[in-house]
Order: sequence, then structure tokens, then C-alpha cells
Amino acid sequence: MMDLKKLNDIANRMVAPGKGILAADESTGSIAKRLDSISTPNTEENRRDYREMMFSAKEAMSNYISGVILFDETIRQKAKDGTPLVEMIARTGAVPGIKLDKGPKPLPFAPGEVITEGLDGLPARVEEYVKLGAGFAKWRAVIDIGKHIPTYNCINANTMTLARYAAICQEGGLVPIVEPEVLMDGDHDIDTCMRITEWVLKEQFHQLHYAGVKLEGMILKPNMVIAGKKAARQASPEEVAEKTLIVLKRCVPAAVPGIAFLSGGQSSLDATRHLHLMNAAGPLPWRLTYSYGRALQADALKTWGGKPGNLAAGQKAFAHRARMNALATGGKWSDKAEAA
Ligand code: 5MM
Repeated sequence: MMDLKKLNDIANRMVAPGKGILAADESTGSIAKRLDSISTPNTEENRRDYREMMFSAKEAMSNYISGVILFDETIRQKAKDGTPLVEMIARTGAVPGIKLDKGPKPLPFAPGEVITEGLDGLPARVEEYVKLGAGFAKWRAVIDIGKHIPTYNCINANTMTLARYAAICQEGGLVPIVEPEVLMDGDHDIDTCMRITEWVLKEQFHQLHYAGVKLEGMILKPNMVIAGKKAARQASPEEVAEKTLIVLKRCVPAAVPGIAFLSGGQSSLDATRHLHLMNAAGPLPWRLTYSYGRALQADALKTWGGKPGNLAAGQKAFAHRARMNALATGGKWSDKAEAA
């Protein structure tokens, strides 16, 4: 039977003040691109060493990271000294989590659109990951903006699938992170992103309701409302913060313990600044924090560069980025803190 109190406790830990989530769940193909950027071969050992560099960064992990999203390979891996990586994470006080989706696949009769797969056999997988030490899970749906897209077919299929995943997680004892990502690729303006994000989130919460998902036991991981990367006019940070908050207040019930943003291709600095501006505009009905992948890891990856001798420097870069985002969760980030 579902234990909502337990789920709510985990969800609250994941969005604890001054902390946020490290998204380190790149599938083998995505991590290949990251390692390739530092000319490091994509071997199981290198993937492990890279993740171990971050998970063993004591200052960053114990002070600023509330949870870590892992890929299937990583949740089963052991550190160099034989300690399971899950245990290494749990010792810092962070909650280990697992990516459950099997990635986006073409959506039939919907050119340019995708549907995230992975529902088949999910209850048994949830059971196994709980045994492996996971406290929460993540599933990402991808909504692209372009000529004539997204369609209702795509939004309906993806939000319904996310809701079914979330219900299975809650029944099996994992807190679901629900991530319907509206991509920032393309040349659309910020108002188009605002309109589509509002549509997606409205649909998402309808579907969660129909699936019986208990909002107190989940975390939302949305995109920010932002202009497409190739848009002629890029919105100011203040406009991004303002429009994101308008949409979230319209769509996300206060029963949701927290919202943890994805960075989606923003620079590390932009992702921090936007989060800071939103939290500085509080009080808000829910905790607002980070669940960044690229925006938390980019500096650490570059500084580490795949060289064992750079371990401490990589960890320091990771700690700095994490601390800046931690400050942003309290609306206390500044250029001065950034430079320190
Ligand atoms: C860490 O990257 C995740 C994507 O992995 P795959 O595409 O390989 O499955 C991604 O879902 C991530 O958790 C979120 O999108 C947040 O990452 P960003 O980099 O957008 O903050």
C-alpha cells in the first residue's frame, strides 16, 4: 500500500532549503558527447570515474545537493575503493534517484514529434530500484516547438504517459519527478514558449489527477519560460523570471512540495540568475530549486578533463556551481558571490 507520508518526507528532502538535485542520469549516448568534449573515451570506467569525482565531492554534496538522478548503469556501479556509488551518495545525506524512462521515440502520424517510452514492465523495475536504494525516480517527456507543433496528440500522449509513470512510482514507493520539457531549441519567441508551457502544464495536472497521483508525493521538473535559442530577440532575465512565475502560479497546485527546474541548454550562469530572480520575487506557494544536468556539471567536467590529477580542481568547480545555485534557491545569489 502507498505510504504518502513517506513519499511526502522524501519529496520535502529533495527540495530542502538551500539544496537542489544533480541530474547525472545521462544515458550512454549522451555521456559519450560530454566525455568526447574533453577527449576522454566513453568507457564504463571513465563514466564511473567522472561520476565518482562529483559524488565524492564532500563539500558540494553534503551542503548543496539534496538528490542525485542516476542512470541504470550508475546505480549498480562501485567506486574505485569498492563502495557502491549509491552508498557514497546516501552517506552525504542526498537521496539517490533513478531515471526510469527509456527515451523519446517517434510518435506515429506526428511528424517531428516524439513520445517517451518505458511503461512496459515498469512496476517490476520500480521494485528492483527500491531494493537498490532509490528514493525517487525521473521521467522526461520532450515537447518541441516548431511549425504546426506541438499537437494536442503529442501533449496528450506524453502527459498521460508521465501520469501513468508517476502513479506506478507512488504505488511502488518512489517519489516521481514529472518532467514535461518544452525544448528551447528553435527560433520561437518567449511568448510562444509561455503559451505552450502553460498548455502542457495544464494538461499535465489534469492527467495526474485522472491517474490518481498524490501531489504531495511528487516533484515537478519543468522548463523555464524562455525564448528559443535561435530567436532574434532574447528575453531579459527579469522577463524570463516573471513569465515563468506567472505560468507556474496558473498551473501548479500548492500541494506540490517543490518545483526543480531543468536547465535545458541555458548557460550555467543564466540558469543560476533566473532561479535567483524567481526566488527573490517570493513568497511562493512551493519550493523552487534546481535539477540541473549541464548547468551543474559543465564547469566541473571541463576542469576535471578526464585527468586523475585534476580531481580536486574538478570537485572545487562543482562545489562553486552548486553553491551559487544553492544561494539562488534563497534569492541570495549575486555577481559578487559568483566572483568570490
Ligand atoms: C542529464 O541529462 C538528462 C538526459 O539524459 P538522456 O537524454 O541521455 O536520457 C536530462 O533528462 C536531464 O536530467 C534534464 O533534462 C536536465 O538536464 P539539463 O541539462 O537540461 O539541466
